[in-house]
Parts: sequence; C-alpha cells; structure tokens
Amino acid sequence: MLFTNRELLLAAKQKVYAIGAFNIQNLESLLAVVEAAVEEKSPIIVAVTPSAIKYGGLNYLASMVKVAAESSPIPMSLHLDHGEDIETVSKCLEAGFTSVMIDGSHLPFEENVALTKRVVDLAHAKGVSVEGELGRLSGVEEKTVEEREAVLTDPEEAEEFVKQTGVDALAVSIGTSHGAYKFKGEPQLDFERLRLIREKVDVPLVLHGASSVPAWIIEKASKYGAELAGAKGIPEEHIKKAIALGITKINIDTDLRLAFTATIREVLANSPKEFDPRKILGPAKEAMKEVVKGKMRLFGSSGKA
Ligand code: TD4
Ligand code: CA
Ligand code: ZN
Repeated sequence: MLFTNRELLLAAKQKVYAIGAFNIQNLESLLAVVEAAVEEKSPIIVAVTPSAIKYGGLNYLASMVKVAAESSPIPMSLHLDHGEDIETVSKCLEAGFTSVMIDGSHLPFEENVALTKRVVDLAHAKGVSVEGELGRLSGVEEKTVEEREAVLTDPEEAEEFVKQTGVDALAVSIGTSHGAYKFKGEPQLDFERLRLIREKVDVPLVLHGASSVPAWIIEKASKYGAELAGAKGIPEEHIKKAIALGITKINIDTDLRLAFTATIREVLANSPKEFDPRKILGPAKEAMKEVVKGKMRLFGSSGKA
C-alpha cells in the first residue's frame, strides 16, 4: 500500500530509526528496492527525480510503483526527489505521488519559503506530504568559516523555514554532497549543527548525499575497467550517528548505481558470449538489492514494516 512520507517518517522518528529513500529509474532498480524491502520487512521510500522522469516517463514509473505497492506487504511511498518547479510537482500529484520534495535551496531564503509554501498548499490539499530543503549540499573542505556558514543549514533559519512553510520534512546540509566524490581528505560532517537543528525543528530531518561509496564496490568496478580514482563517501559510523541525532530519512542513489554497473561490467567481462539482457541485468539487480538490504540493516528499518 502507498503511504505518505509523513506517516512513514513520524513512525521512524518515534522509534529512532531512518527510512531509506532509494532512487529508481527502471524496472530493475524498482525490483531491487522492493524485493529488498520485502525480504528485510522494511518500509521504503521510492524516489524519482525529474531526470529519472525524463528517462523513464512519469506514467510508466508511477504505474510500476503503484503495482509494486499493491502487490507487496510493506509500507511504501512514491516520492518526487528534488522537484524543481510547480509544474513538475503538479504532474506528480496528478500521477499519484504520495510525497514531493521541492528544492528551493539555491534560492534566497524568502524565495525558497515562498516557493515551498506554494507546494505545501497544493500538496496538502491532496493529502500529500512535502519535503523542503534549506542549505546547499556541497563539500565544506578547504572552505573558510564564512563560506561554510553560507552553505550549511543555519539552525535558526531552519526553525523559521519550517514555521513559515509548514513542510512535513526538512532536508539539511551538514557537509554531505551528491555523487561518488564527497571528500578529498577525511570525511567530515557537522554533527554539532545537526544537534542544534534538531533542538529547533520538530519535523523529521532528511540527509541527502548519504552514500558510503563502499571500497568493495569500487574495487570490483575498477577490476573490470571502471575509472573511479578518488571516489569517497560517508562512513557507515557517521550515518549511525546522524540517525541517533535525529535524521529519519536517508537518500541513497550513488551506491545503487555503483553496485548495478560494477556487476554489469563483471558479467560482460566474464561472459563475453552472453547477450541476453536478463542474464546481464538480473545479476546487476541482485547486487543492487544486496546493497539496499545492507542499508536497511544500517538504518534500523529492517523488521519495522
Ligand atoms: O537526492 N539524492 C539522489 C539524487 C539523484 C541525482 O539526480 P539525477 O537523477 O538527476 O541524476 C541523493 O541525495 C543521493 O545521494 P548519493 O550520496 O547517493 O549521491
Ligand atoms: Ca538542493
Ligand atoms: Zn538529494
């Protein structure tokens, strides 16, 4: 069944675990996250970005997720990740999404509030929950104190943002970034800032850019020809700490992409005679599924469905 993120995340907040928001863009990635959720008995947030919609088609993707929700015994939501404008949000609401993110984090505070508030009004009228974002996701290494303050989420602004917009969840910036190259040196997150935000903000908090870029996947991909020198993610211990400090939704995409494509490379290299897509994408889906199951155990969502 499809639930809103609000319903899923309030349960997680109460029991101090986090729910993974896993990005999908095709049948294989959807099967990977749903099968993992069923096997782990975990709730899941199925996340779709505007560029995934461009790739897979809004109605194809939404219909597949609805079929998955109807036929799987786990709580699930269909979530727009990094929605950029009212038009995209409206189309997703029409297509039956149960949660939308509006990312106005690149805008000045007042404009971010205004855009987010409009989305809240539209979505709440349909009983759909909304995630807003305050602070920009960008590495903070080699930045001055002033530069850090400019990109990381300010706790007092966060309080004001939630009050003025009525969002159901807030994505914060504490030093993570999207993709496979998050840090040049030691991974660093601003946990003290997260603690201060938690004190000021009562809605569930969201961590984007949370992939760990596991060494074993990088090694496997590299063994079969990938060029990924310098790839680095968020250590699992940091993720656990972030959950203890109040993060209840964790976005994962990069680790899934890495697991999937590393396995495609492996199969193609080891089976040069193979040309049945199912024999190539099937093992890739299985590898992605194992990564998702690992996240569910790490986040504490296993057994919570
Ligand atoms: O929100 N996300 C996923 C972002 C997906 C990238 O967008 P496109 O579909 O447009 O390429 C995350 O926060 C994922 O973080 P991660 O650490 O996995 O990169
Ligand atoms: Ca953003
Ligand atoms: Zn993100």
